[in-house]
Amino acid sequence: MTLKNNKSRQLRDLLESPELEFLLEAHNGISAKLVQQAGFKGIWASGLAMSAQFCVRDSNEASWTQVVDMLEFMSDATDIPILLDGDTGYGNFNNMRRLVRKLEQRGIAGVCVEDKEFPKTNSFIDGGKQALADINEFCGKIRAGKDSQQDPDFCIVARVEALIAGWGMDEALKRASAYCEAGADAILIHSRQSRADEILAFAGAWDGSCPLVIVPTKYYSTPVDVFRKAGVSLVIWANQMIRSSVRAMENTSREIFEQQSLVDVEDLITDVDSIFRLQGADELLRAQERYLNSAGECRALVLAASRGNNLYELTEDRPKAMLNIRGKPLLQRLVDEFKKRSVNDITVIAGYKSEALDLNGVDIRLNTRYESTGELYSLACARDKFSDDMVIMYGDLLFRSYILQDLLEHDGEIVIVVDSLINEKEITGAPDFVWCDRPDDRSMFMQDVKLQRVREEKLPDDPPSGRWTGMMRVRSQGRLWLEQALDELESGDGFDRLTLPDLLNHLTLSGRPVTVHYINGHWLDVNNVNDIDRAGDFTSD
Ligand code: SPV
Ligand code: MG
Repeated sequence: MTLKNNKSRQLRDLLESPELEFLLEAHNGISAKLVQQAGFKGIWASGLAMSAQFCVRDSNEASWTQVVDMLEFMSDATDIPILLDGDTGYGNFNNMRRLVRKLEQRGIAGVCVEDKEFPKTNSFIDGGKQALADINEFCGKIRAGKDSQQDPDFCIVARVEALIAGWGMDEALKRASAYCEAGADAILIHSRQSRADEILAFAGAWDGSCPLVIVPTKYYSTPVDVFRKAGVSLVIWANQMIRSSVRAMENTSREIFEQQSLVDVEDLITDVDSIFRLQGADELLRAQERYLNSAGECRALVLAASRGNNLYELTEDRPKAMLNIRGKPLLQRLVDEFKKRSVNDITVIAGYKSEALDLNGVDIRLNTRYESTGELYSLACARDKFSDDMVIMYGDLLFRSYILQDLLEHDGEIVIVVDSLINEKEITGAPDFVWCDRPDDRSMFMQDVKLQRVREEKLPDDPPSGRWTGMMRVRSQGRLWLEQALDELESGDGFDRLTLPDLLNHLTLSGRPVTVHYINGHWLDVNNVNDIDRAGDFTSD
């Protein structure tokens, strides 16, 4: 198996780039994310800083697997390469081989190993007394690491501690050359002096067979241009994130303790929303929407904003959907039908006399502009309730139970219910004539029929295939098509007045398949007083 890791290529590019490049230290997921957010092209996973955030010493007190576990969080949180400060490789050549394999598996771009003995001590603690590794033993460790990497771009940086340990410039140069020869991709030359002199002397004497990396923690006041001119490739700012967070936490904790109040700190610290943003909370909300709701949980969106002008005084104090049909409001009957089919997340889009909507267990969305707007505008008022499985329906419908059941069993992305029996005398509202690519042959259940268009008028020599009932089912891909269609229509003229048939026509014109589920009668939309009389046929209670 070959592990191709784009991050290791990025790190190699940084090392080999003719520009002076920079890494900043990070020690956990959130600090890694902040380093990336600031604009850095790479991260130094500092041994000192990771030890410090565990509050243990930088002496291999944290186990290497604890370090690797932390690296996984850092790598998952970022897209930029991470160079691990791998201390001495956590053991001999064999530990180094396993380390490299594990780092590759976690998406880490490279490791830096230093020529000291395990357990190591931080270079700034009694550096002069620290023993260096045998040069041959360390070259073997580098070769073992290079031989075990599977990604050709994974980088091994060899860190020379001869200047730290006081062994002098010649030893430092000798070791650097040997490590390069052994296959190191770069040399990190470290110094504990507060001036850059010995680093610059090293860079001046270096033959350039490998890129040079430096850590100016002590000689930080040297302008970076000096390093640029000296031919350094990469500067590591090695511990500033842990130090700044410790200072901030010290101040905040002291302040809260002394004040017994948050008032003085609240404006000085990051707000909780920013923490959510860094954690990617939005993405989880979208995923929940997508994956939790698609697990068989269908929602209903019911359009009930209009008065129903042909019902005169009957709708003086309530919207049409709240008309009483044998002692129960029309909308309540609809809600009961949904609940019978386990569609429990029901949203009603109200407008006219919305205060008269007296229903339990439904969400209400308001179209406050119901007088001057149409169905699509109402639908858009409930956009926050769209889901990957939803039924959209007019609120003035009555139908036999099996119609909703069959619609819920249909697996098309967008399915509309079309009545192929056209009884002109019974049409009291908008006729919504429908033309499909095949007529209803009544031969089989769920025929593969697609919508061509919806119109209010018939055409002289082209009889319609049926009437749209005002019921549709939309699933995940269909939802994307529907949202896209809404966006397109919203950005055009006249959106406020558009109807659901306009939406269906837009979908078919855009090449989106709208599937037709044929029925033969057994439904009614209530538009006038006669309809209310006929409504009794659809009620058993
Ligand atoms: C680290 O960041 O852990 C380093 C750099 O190794 S230094 O602390 O300067 O040794
Ligand atoms: Mg270190």
